[in-house]
Amino acid sequence: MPTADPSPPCVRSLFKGHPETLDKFDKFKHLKSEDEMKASEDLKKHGTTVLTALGGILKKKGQHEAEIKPLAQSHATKHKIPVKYLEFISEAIIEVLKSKHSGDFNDAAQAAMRKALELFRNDMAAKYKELGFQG
Ligand code: HNN
Repeated sequence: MPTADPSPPCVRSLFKGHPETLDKFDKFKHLKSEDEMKASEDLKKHGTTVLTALGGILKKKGQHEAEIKPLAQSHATKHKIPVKYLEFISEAIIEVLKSKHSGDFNDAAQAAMRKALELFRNDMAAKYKELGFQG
């Protein structure tokens, strides 16, 4: 029985809605069901790492060059993560926020979140291009 907190729901939603994204992770592609995902300590840890990184970037309000650079490097050249996948996680995050925080995640908050995630993706895409990754 999993006792710890599960992996972030947006991460599970990403893998469920877009199974090809799971294939990019050698260490997670064995996870077959949402229950297995919920039970994985390692996935929980990685989900927290990702969301912490993303939260840190969004707080920089666009002044995120130092954060984005190494991330674009590894995600373009090592992991080969298309910009499309960054869109998928953005949508998954918004859907989870809508369902869990419908009270305070109103239209204005949603628009602000979309915009911030778009800025993040655009800058990742620009770096991808510099690195010759079509994304
Ligand atoms: O850069 C690195 O390789 C360090 C590990 C890491 C971090 C800090 C990864 C990462 C890995 C390596 C996992 C491992 O073996 O430890 C892989 C295979 N990512 C991926 C693949 C896909 C992926 Mn991401 N990441 N990441 C981070 C940090 C942040 C981060 N990654 C993201 C998405 C959407 C995908 C496609 C499924 C992603 C996002 C959005 C963020 C937050 C800025």
